[in-house]
Amino acid sequence: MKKITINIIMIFLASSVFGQDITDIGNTYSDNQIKFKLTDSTLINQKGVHLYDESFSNNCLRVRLYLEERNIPYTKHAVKLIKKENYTDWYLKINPKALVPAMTHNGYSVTESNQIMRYLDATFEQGYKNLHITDTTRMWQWVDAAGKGHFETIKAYLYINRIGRPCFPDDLEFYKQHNPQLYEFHKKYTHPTPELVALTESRLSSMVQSLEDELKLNPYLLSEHFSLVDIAWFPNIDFLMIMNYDFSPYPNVKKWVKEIRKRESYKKSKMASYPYWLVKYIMRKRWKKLEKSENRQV
Ligand SMILES: N[C@@H](CCC(=O)N[C@@H](CS)C(=O)NCC(=O)O)C(=O)O
Repeated sequence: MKKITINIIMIFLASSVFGQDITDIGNTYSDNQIKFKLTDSTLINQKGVHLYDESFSNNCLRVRLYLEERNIPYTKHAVKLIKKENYTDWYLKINPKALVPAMTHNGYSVTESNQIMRYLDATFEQGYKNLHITDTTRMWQWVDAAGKGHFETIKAYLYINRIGRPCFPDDLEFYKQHNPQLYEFHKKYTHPTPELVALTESRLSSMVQSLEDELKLNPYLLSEHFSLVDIAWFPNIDFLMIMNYDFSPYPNVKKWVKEIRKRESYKKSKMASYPYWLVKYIMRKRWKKLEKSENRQV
């Protein structure tokens, strides 16, 4: 009976996202804090582009890939999420929302991977034309969707499968203060309801299906040549592949990933990763610890 109910929910949810444009993904989450003036003198006096980066992050890969494709020189600063370096006072001066990536340039900080791409694209000339497609309005809509949709697709996938870093009460308290969207996310996804699991699964499959449909028409997204749209979307798919998402129904997406992995820019910027079984093993232990602490509180 329970299985039948879940199946009905799945069909309902699949039909409600069916036909939805990929650019609608992530509309729940805003990215309105984009560029602001730095106040710290050390940060203000830094020369050139500085990227605050986590090597395991798909959102950071988006910016690294962009910088490498455009040959823009930059200085990388590691922000280790596992060590909660994003919670520290010095990092909050760069991104008050405590998320990576962030970039500083000429006394300003820019946050949100898609907005960093926009900023760099408007600021640096070299390679500009090579990575654009004719319909630039559609191009930027797709670029924005790839970054803005992160919570409801990639992060949601990690949490419904319990391979994301579990959120303990002190983390929750931190997010409540600094990033209300992340706070809401963890409240929902730490123990997701079957409806939320079904919704996430249908969002993911409709997202990958949209890419598959596009890639049936062209070797790259929306175009015959590699562009900013591919730079924006590749990290999401690369990450899902590393995390064992089933891509067997999507042969064109697999072919596209294989092509992009051959690029020099990818070789220079690729994500650090552990084998999936090891991630599962490490995370299982952490989630058990969280459950124990929750049981103690009851
Ligand atoms: N929409 C943002 C998402 C950034 C984001 O969620 N970054 C994750 C790493 S992939 C993060 O910093 N998480 C920190 C945390 O959860 O404490 C972007 O495109 O930059």
